Amino acid sequence: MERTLIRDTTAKINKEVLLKGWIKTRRDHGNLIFLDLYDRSGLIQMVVNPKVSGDSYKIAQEIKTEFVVEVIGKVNKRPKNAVNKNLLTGEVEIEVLKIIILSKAETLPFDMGGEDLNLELPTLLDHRPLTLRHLKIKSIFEVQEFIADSFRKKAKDLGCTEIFVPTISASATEGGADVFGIDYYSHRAYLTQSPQLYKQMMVPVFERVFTIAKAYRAEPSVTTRHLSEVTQMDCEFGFIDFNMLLDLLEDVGRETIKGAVEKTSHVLKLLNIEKPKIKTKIPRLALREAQEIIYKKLGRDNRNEPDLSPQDEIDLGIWAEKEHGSDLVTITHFPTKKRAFYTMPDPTKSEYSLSYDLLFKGSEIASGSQRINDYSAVVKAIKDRGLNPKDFEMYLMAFKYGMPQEGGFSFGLERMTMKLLSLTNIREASLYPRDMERVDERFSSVSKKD
Ligand code: AMO
Repeated sequence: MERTLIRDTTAKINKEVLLKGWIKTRRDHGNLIFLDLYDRSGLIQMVVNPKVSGDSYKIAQEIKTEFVVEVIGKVNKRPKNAVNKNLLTGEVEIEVLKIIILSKAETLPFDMGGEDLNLELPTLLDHRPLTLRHLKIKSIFEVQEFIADSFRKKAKDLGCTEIFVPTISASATEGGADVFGIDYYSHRAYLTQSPQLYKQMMVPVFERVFTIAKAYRAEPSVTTRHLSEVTQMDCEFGFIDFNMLLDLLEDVGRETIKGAVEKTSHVLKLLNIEKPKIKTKIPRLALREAQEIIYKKLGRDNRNEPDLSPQDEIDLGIWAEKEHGSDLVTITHFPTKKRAFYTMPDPTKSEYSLSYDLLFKGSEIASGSQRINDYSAVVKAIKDRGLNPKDFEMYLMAFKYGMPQEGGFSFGLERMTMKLLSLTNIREASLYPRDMERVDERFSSVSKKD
């Protein structure tokens, strides 16, 4: 008999089907054993009745959560008062005729059967291969898939070619100290802090490119918004100006979020998430204007600060929602000194740069700029930062031989997932998060074992 997927059972009432999957819960009512079976398409209730199931009843008595089973059963329509409206297969149930155990599971370290998995974050992450199987945890990554999918679609619509870039590099991309050095066959190399240098070098090849790539940040602090390994979704465009870049940034941000929301409305409902407010016109503020608003509204004087604080971002999120009905707001013109060497200073006021951040629900999800595209100006910018042009020889080659006016941006996949789903910690939005305290296992628990 061919396998039927659980979601297709509703079209097979009164028929016999072969199902395969994992047992999610088991409830015993008198003689009857109720088992919830899960496969990649959904969940269904099964009933094991000693009068119908024969020898399989004995097998069912042994079954626990996460056992993998194969079942032959009859699809029965449930009586009206037993219909489960929260389940796609809630109108039917399976009367088990035969059950085979394909793989046993040890007793779980905690109960996974509830609607929510109420565990502390460290426990949730310590048991990741298991906790990811919980329907609500799993659904975070269904949404994440569609964020990446919508980004990819939008970037392709804009004429970008997808590229795959290295994550081992000869120089530190973004400057600063937060870079992981590696021993590369006795040479010094680095894990890339972003795909930045590679995507720029690809502009003279394809003119417009995009990539979804891993980036590594040796973040020296533990926050709820930072990971040491990030997934960045980057675009880079040739023949643009600053205003075109702002339009492109907002277009990609808007369509990526909208696309993900459209494709996962059932998941957002399950997670009780309100649809974000995504407007055609996104408010734009220069950094100094944004700081002025915060000063006027809240009396907090950050007007000379070179960047937004996390609280500033939250307050600007509230302002954008209240004044413009928008969960997105763009901030431009950060001080040149605060941005990476490749950022183009504003030709009218070089203290500020042609740079931007996109905030979503009060947190930065993307960042970018117009780039310096003149060869000697890039060399000078590298030197001005105390860096050595020799370390950027290959990068500089792209500028020596004809680089048009260009720029781009990068969205953090985990940040976007976190904000869209209102998660309190970015680690929840990474399958296997890396931070100062953990690479798979918590360092504290590993050293205890040693
Ligand atoms: P930036 O460093 O601002 O810019 O990174 C771009 C976006 O990536 C995400 N991100 C992070 N998410 C979690 N943890 C981190 N440690 C982390 N670091 C970055 C954020 C952020 O907005 N090359 C430039 C982009 C460009 O100019 O095109 C860059 O990497 O969502």
